[in-house]
Amino acid sequence: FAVSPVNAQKFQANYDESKVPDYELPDPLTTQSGTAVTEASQWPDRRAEIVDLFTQHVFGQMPDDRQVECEIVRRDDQVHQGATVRTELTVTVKPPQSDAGAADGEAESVEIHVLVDVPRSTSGQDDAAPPAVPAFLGLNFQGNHTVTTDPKVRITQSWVRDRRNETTEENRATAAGRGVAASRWPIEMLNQRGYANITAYYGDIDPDFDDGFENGLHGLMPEFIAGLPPEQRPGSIAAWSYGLSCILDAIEMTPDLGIDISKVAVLGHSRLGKTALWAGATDPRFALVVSNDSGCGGAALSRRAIGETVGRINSSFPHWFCDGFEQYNLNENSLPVDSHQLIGLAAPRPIAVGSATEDKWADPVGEFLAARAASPVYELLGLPGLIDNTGNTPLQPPHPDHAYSNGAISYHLRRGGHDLAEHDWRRYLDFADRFLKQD
Ligand code: GTR
Repeated sequence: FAVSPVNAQKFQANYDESKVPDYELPDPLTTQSGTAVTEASQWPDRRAEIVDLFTQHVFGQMPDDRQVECEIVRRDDQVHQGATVRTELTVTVKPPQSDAGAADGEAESVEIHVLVDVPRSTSGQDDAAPPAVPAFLGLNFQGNHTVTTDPKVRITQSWVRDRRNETTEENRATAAGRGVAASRWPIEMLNQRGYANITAYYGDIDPDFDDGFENGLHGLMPEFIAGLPPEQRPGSIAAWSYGLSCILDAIEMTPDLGIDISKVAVLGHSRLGKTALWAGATDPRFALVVSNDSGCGGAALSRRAIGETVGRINSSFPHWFCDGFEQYNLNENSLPVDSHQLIGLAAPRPIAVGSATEDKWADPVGEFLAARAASPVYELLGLPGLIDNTGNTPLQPPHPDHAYSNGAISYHLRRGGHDLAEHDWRRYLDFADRFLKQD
């Protein structure tokens, strides 16, 4: 993923607040034809407009339909001294019907391997089914075997980025990777707090390199993709988001898991935080959305052009977005949308944005400002957006290790670097308790 020296220079990162250009954010509550949106009843149409703009200019188009099958591969009820029921699922995604299908060379299916950890209920009556629990669903970066040291969890067979250590060998994962990402997945804590954890390796859905739409979900739909205007072909973020919806389909098809399908939060860190935001925007079944350190193309305002910029991200990771996004390299002011609108697409569902003090690349200030600028959408729908502890709109980001979380938008700033840490999870769980623990 090396950035060529020419591009790196062209898109040199600025970290100086005084060099942030003047900008005006597009108004989430003014339609493209200039009509003010003043009633909640006008929001669905305006929302659809914003989704279309992000589709055309940022992420690209995926099919509206999905074909998913789900199989339980393994169940273990002795995890965490019996406090957790662990299930491994294989979710098979077939070509969507909107692809004319069965073209020569078209892949027949893609398998997403899903790890599901559900707290064993202590409250269920003897014969009655225990009450279904809320859940967090998030993709992981290195394989399900890296989120836990449990030697029974399947090691991913999919392409992995070569880490130049013993956890990978020629772009395949090895057993040495078991548990290396466990600090990002405090599954036992989630279960103790009454939440299930659902995770899958993002590379099962689409490998994270520029493969010309050959592999992963893109490979299932060549005709669909060929039929799109070239600049609207879906990047990897769109594919990963679609994969999250496929996983949710599978959870819905498997009620035995004991997960309350109406209470599934979608969460992601970094590029997968961008993905969680887009999944929350495109799939209204997600009950709550969490963006952790998602930065450029995620929660950070593109127009601030600080830290990672649109030009820089498009040159380092051209396959994440649609080609239409490239028009906005060094030209952020022409982008018809910005990240406050992506956050606002979650409304009226609660959304949490987390940043870290040292993660300047992801622009913590820009993430705060975007969370705040999404508030008018929530207010239109009769909910408080981002509010401080006195109920007012905050003027500044919170102090490090503090949160603004009394409204339907939460923002917290963790002390430290780019990571998904236990501190972040505690903030998300506290926030989720207000919404997903109610009947
Ligand atoms: C960085 C990229 C960020 C972020 C991050 C990650 O290299 O510039 O946009 O997505 O990777 O996903 O860890």
